[in-house]
Amino acid sequence: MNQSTLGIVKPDAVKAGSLGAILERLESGGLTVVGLKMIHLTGEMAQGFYRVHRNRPFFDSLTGFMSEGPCVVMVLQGENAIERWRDLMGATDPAQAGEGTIRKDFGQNIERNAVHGSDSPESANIEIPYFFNALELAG
Ligand code: IDP
Ligand code: MG
Repeated sequence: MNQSTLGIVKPDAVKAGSLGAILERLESGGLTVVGLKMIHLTGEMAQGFYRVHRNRPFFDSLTGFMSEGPCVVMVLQGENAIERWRDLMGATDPAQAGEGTIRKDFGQNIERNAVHGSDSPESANIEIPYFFNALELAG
């Protein structure tokens, strides 16, 4: 099933200069970039994006991190793109992530974990239009 998912290269990975390496991973992993932009989120935008986590103890820290510097938001397409991108990313905590995953290789800790990916079609349908309108998506 051809799917679309929202990916983010988070501020830690952009700052570390890992953007190119992460794009290489996802392209060689069978995903196609159909939308991409760099954006420095405000605190409010980060809070809106992560609103499902608003009652979690890490919410303020997470949204502070996500707005501390520019990130790269992208729409990825491909066969089973949602699960494929989650597999390429690895577990939320880089210490638990499998060998060869992006979070294992580029993440620093459970919060500063380099990348985001939608966790379901329902999430992708909310997350993609949070950052992109139809005119910004090719393919
Ligand atoms: P996911 O990104 O793997 O889907 P979620 O549970 O949806 O993980 O959490 C969203 C983001 O919140 C994570 O990617 C990570 O940056 C941060 N996060 C998750 N759990 C913790 C935690 O226990 N402490 C600090 N930050 C966390
Ligand atoms: Mg999640």
